Amino acid sequence: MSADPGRRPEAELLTRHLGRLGGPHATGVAAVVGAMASAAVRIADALARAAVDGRTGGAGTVNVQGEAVKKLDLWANDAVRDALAATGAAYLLVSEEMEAPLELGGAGGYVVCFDPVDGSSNLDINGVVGTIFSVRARSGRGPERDAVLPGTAQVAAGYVMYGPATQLVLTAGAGVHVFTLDRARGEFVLTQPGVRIPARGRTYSINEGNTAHWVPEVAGFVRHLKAIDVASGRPYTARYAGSLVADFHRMLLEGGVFLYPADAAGQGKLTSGKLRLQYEAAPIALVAETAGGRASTGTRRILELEPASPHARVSLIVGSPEDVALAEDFYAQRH
Ligand code: P6P
Repeated sequence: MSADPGRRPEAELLTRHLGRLGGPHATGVAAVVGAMASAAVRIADALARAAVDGRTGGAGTVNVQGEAVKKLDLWANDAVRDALAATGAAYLLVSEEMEAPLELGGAGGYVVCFDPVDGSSNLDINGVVGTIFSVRARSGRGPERDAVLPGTAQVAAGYVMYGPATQLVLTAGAGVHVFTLDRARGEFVLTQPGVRIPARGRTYSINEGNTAHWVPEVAGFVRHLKAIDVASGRPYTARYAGSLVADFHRMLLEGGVFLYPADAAGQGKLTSGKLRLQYEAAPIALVAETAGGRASTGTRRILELEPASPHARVSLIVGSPEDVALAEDFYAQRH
């Protein structure tokens, strides 16, 4: 039977893409990302069935089989942990769901920081959530040091976005690529190779409910984006899903700027920022920079930050290079 002329030529599978990685970390990164992908297939299925299985909401409930129901992010954490442990490639895990870094022991050469279900509060309203991951090479200076390596130590990073389609966005040192889950095959297939972020966008993404907590630099920048100036393509349009993966993915593909700034001193409780550096901001920053974008706190490059602890929080401004640079101009009062 002749091939359907409308059907795309056979897209490359993630497994084949991982088998073609180059460099000294190719084998380890392929093992770790392959494990993340297999856990993501299980998580995608669990998320899609959450309401049917009575698994939305908090922990402590009992399902129809009388089993204690784990919150999905706790269950997803265990799914990722077990998948990574089975590879023997990871020796240390840092997760939003585990207070202390988990030493898997063994000779694994990699540290994996991850947020198993980022934005899990969106689950109850069937919103988009994600799994974010960051892979760093073992430094040899011990697990305490390896749990707080800077973003520049990452050898791979990415996220899975559970939306109408389940997509895995990956950077492993050679570009940013989007893979889409073919549910019929249980495989991720390459659908957008070599993604480049537009130099500038027309969208901004920030929780405007926090306006009273913003430092003047952020207030000035957002006011600027909202002002009418046709020549410079303003006002920007606002988009905010309350899910970092969803809000960033839009910026990656269409350009624009996402901000989650720290609260001004005395104006709110998040004076260090809300987002976690190791498994939210740093992996997103690596994807952004590799795609030609920019990621900073407003004054410092995200990838160069050295966290004081594995769960350190940070301000994040990320997206198109020109938009993020403009935000930095406001921080530097150059504007
Ligand atoms: P807020 C989700 O809880 C999260 O960690 C990110 O995914 C998201 O960008 C942010 O917090 C949303 O926070 O305060 O706007 O609900």
